[in-house]
Amino acid sequence: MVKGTYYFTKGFMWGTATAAHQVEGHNTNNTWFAWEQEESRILNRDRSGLACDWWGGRWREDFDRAQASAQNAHRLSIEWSRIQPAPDRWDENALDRYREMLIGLQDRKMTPMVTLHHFSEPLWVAEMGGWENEEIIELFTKFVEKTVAALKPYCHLWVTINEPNVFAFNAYIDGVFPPGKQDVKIALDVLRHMVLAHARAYHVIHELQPEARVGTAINYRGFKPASQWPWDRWMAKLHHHLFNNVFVQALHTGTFKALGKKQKLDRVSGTQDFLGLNYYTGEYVRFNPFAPDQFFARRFFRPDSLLSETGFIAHDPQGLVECVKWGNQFGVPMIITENGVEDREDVLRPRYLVEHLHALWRVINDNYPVEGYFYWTLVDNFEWERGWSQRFGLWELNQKTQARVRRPSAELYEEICRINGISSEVTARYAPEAMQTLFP
Ligand code: IFM
Repeated sequence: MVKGTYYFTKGFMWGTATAAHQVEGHNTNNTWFAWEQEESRILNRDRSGLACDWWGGRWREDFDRAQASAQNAHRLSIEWSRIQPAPDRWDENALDRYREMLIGLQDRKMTPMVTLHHFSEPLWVAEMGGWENEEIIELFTKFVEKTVAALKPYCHLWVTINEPNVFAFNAYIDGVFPPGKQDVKIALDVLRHMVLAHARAYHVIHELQPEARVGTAINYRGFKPASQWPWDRWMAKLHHHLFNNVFVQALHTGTFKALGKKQKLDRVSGTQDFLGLNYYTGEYVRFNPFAPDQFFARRFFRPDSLLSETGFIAHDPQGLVECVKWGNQFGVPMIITENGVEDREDVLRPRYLVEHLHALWRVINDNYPVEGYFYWTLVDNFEWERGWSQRFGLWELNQKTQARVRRPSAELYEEICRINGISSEVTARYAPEAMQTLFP
């Protein structure tokens, strides 16, 4: 066996990522809570309920776990509906709780990264039309101003909006997120409003905290043509453009360009200090004239793909290399703000983890600037319209008892964080099936 270690750069950030609604529990004043009450919106009619009980204080034990397993960073999100439960009311106690969490991270020598919007809004915002109504730009800016002013002593890494592309697609094209619409025009308006809201937030954060670093977290999906037929190739390009490009390109160039329309936006270009990349998988695209609601295409995983437990993800570590190379065109450092797999029995996860990290190591060694990696996620949490059916955690959660059980991947990730690299010994121990790829 070849022996060795792929070392990462000094100071590399190693962490996990979470989101408020998915872990806090008892979030009853936002769009997702209302969505969960509707019949057949969530698989198995699951509810977020107590989630991982972070609002009840269990963040402490989970941060202890992260710290004890050598993680030096954590990405969490702030729930807007807690900070501003009504248009004219700010909840200082809620801000105190988040302050406590961020201090909790600092005390554990973990760098906090804070996301300001992760898929959920207050109900009062939704009643005004949510992201369809451009007034949200002003409202979001005020929320950001209030939150950042309160929390800036404890955080300098801000993600304004998580996966704006997934949000616009799932909520306004596929209809699986609230408000469950299926309208491309609205989806594009929403995305444009998110671009503008991000840019406003970017400027506000920098005014409050000049040393802040502000970015977004885009979900990058690799789209490959199902064949070399020109229509398939064109469809793959269209999907790549609409899903991956539109949002980030607008922040880079200041022009929102989608489906033949171009719009120059003020004070938008250059509003990212880093680019957050959430990468999970890639898929194939075939032209389908009978699927106008799916942009005339069928998207699928190749039949020989190695699929995750619920078939949600096809194992494609090379896609992470392509993702980073794509992200590099925007000229700012990158951070892998999410990457992971749902796998209750931890069968694929060890291999998924080391092969993705090996792919990341390779691309960093080609001088692509990536500063950190956040595994999704620390403890099993509420997976949106998929409810509790998918288990992404390094720790398994029993929602009823709130007991956590460490999965082997948590130990594997700990070893990687501890040595700041992937060794042959650790790979052989936890993911022997990856030895051929990493240490042939
Ligand atoms: O759980 C989500 C997260 O909220 C956003 N990115 C993808 C994850 C896995 O589905």
